[in-house]
Amino acid sequence: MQRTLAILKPDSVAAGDAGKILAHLEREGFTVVAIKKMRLTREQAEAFYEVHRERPFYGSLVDFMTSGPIIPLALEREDAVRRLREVMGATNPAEAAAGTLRKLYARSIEANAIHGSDSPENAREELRFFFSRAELIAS
Ligand code: 3AN
Repeated sequence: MQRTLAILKPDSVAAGDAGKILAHLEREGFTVVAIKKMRLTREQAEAFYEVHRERPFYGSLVDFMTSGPIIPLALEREDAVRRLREVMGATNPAEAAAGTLRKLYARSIEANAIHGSDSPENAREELRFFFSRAELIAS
């Protein structure tokens, strides 16, 4: 079993797609270990996306991620990191495969519905960013 972090982004939460995305993830075999709804401060969003600081879209991405509430999820299943990335689809919804979450729910390359950790190492770090040790104990 492996854990990964997903974030339902402000666009999908505002559109009322959170329940449908959660049901889709459960159908794909993911178990919800922890879940919360929150709004990121600018400082938190800047810290979370620190690796993208030099990219041209960084400021806009931070604006977007602080524009409304998000729903971080700690998800568990076999091969969770890789499988979540498959279920999400490509960053740009125009390039995402049919049936993927971004094809179904994303609005643009920036407002792309859902985040998923891109490696097991980043998953561990990102899970700790959003959830306390106690919150991650749930079976
Ligand atoms: P992914 O989320 O598929 O791992 P990353 O890590 O390259 O993609 O990008 C992180 C986030 O930055 C994306 N989820 C998206 O919201 C935003 N983003 C990526 N590329 C662009 C771009 N060219 N223009 C605007 N926003 C972008």
